[in-house]
Amino acid sequence: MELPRRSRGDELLKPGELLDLRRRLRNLARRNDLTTVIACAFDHRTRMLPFTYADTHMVPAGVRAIGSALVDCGLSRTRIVLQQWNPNFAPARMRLDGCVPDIFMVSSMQIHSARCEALVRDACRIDPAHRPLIIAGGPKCIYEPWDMFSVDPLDPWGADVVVTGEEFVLLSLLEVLLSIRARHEPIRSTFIRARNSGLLNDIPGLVYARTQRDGVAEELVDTGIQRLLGDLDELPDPVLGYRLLEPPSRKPTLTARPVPPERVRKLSPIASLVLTAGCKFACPYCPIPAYNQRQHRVKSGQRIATEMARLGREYGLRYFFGADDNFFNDEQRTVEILETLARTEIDGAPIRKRIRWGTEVTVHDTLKLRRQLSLARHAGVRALWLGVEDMTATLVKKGQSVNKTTEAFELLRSHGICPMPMMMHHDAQPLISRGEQPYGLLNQARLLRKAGAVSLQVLMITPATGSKLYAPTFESGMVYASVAGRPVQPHMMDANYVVASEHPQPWKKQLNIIAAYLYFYNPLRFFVALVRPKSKLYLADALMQLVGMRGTVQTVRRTIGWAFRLMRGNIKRNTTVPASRVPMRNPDGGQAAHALPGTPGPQVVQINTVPAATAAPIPRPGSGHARPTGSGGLTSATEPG
Ligand code: B12
Ligand code: SF4
Repeated sequence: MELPRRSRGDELLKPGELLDLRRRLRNLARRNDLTTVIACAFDHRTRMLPFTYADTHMVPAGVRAIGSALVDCGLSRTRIVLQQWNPNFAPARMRLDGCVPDIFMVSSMQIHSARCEALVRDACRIDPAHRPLIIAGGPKCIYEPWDMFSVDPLDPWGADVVVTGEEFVLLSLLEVLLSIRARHEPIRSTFIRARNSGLLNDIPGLVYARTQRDGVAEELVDTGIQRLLGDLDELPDPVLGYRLLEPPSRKPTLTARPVPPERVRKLSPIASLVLTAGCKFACPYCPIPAYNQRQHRVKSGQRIATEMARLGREYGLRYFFGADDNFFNDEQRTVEILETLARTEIDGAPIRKRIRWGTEVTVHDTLKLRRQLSLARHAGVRALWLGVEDMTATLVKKGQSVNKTTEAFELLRSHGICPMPMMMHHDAQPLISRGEQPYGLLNQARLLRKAGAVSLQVLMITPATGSKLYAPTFESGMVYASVAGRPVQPHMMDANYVVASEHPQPWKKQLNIIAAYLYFYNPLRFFVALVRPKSKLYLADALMQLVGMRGTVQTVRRTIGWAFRLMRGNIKRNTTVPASRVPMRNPDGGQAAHALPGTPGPQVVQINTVPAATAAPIPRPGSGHARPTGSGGLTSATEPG
């Protein structure tokens, strides 16, 4: 089920609204010296291909953006703790400047929710007199905010409030709190006053527990879908967030000082940057268009150039990854960004000599922008990740074809840009096929390699929260609840595990993924890559082989046991969608925007869903990665929404 759409014309904030809010908050913050810790939940069991390296060597943009926003508004006593680097961090023991922080925030993806839950639970152990205000946010909370509240009176824990949106929502909440806060009043008490007097109800993008019984939420109030920031130039500078990082350690506590600027590059050599958001396509397995309210949001080329240059100067960062859903989405805006970057000089040299970056695009748009690829190279683009899914369109029919994918890859390669394919394995795809059409997974991996791929991503179809097909996939019984007695846990929803399949021998699917990685990343290919590299950048291909081989070992180690379980059978399936067990409503008592079918409360009308019959097979989320992105000519279903 997709997030509902706000009424037409009311999806975006008014131009300048975020700037004004930031200005107002700066005034309020002067009188409110608050300390904040922002934790990024990370489940280390998810460490495997295709994301080994990027998962720990790139400070996530979400927590960094929240930290930047706080500093920008004058709340500079803030620390960002990444569980990637601080696996034993325990909020109950955190002290900042010698005190329990006023606010504890946590950010999580769906697959890291077990760790997120543990963090919130631990923060709830702090004695009520000192307990910080607990705010949860991030991709998990955007779609499943209700999961941040325990339903077990024997194990009561929960966030005070969940933010289902971006910076504007959080800053609006802080503005309300800081404007009514009494001198020296704990901010959590201020929150409770604001909540009880209905002051939060006019901020779309919040979910909070209105009443509690035995320490657990009795009812959740959902203030609705956020208004989105349209002009991304209004965002606070990402430079600020890098000053707040907790140094890596195995301790549960925090150190006195954050990571010094000169160490940032070593710890996080790749910097993710928000350049654009949204995608014009409307793939039913992808949550991105609905999340973005079918809007395409962009930063200007000038702003991007300034951010890259500043991050380079202050921290020595040279490698950037655009957090785009489809960077080539809009030709005119893309060209504006690329032309500005290509003209930019950093310390007297063209940007391409100082900075290298990559992002995600579609095959379709790559072919459409074929004349701009040289410009992209001049703007510093060195790698593009493309959702190829199944080249033969057996899985998703979007008009893609083997020829178009190959053509896009060869075009990129000829311009010195590494094409990085993202593939989708599914029930109907064999490991190897004979005949003219390359149906097999290995056949396609071979073709992609020939066409210039230096990396490979193969993920199994898995339903994505917030996509049109999410609810029907569960309702159709495709999604496993447990296999041979082992329940499917949140960290296994990363599309590396076969957890949604109708295949009679699903273990074959699990082994096929391993086989594809072994085929692509192996010592033989490493040596060939040294002699005849696919990439124009001499060692890039061989280095990717090394990273890939290491990741393959991790992937095998983590998923082989699951393959054996799948062999044993005894598969139990879900037939209902995971939904809130706590009743939800909007502030007026009507249906909550984030309630999924089955949620107690006012009648949930199923909007934006498709019938269960059309649900299978379900490709993995859009997500920029692991998604069947546009690969060529499009059917009307995937035309701009
Ligand atoms: C870059 C990226 C990655 C990188 C992350 C590297 C890194 N360390 O940063 C890599 C390539 C490793 C990656 C991997 C995966 N990713 Co990814 N990724 C993205 C992508 C494209 C951009 C993320 C980003 O930087 N966004 C920009 C920031 C600013 O946005 P944000 O994180 O959402 O944060 C904003 C709000 O959420 C909110 N917020 C965030 N945290 C908090 C906290 C508080 C307290 C508050 C108030 C607000 C708040 O405010 C922020 C500012 O606007 C997104 C899609 C997207 N466009 O966001 C997917 C996305 C995050 N990935 C997703 C997925 C599923 C995965 C994978 C599981 C892959 C897969 N199988 O598809 C793996 C997991 C790997 C792992 N072990 O963690 C999903 C997550 C879905 C979910 N519901 O959790 C997303 C959302 C794509 C989608 N389907 O829509 N990913
Ligand atoms: S899967 Fe890719 S092309 Fe399709 S809507 Fe999502 S981001 Fe866009």
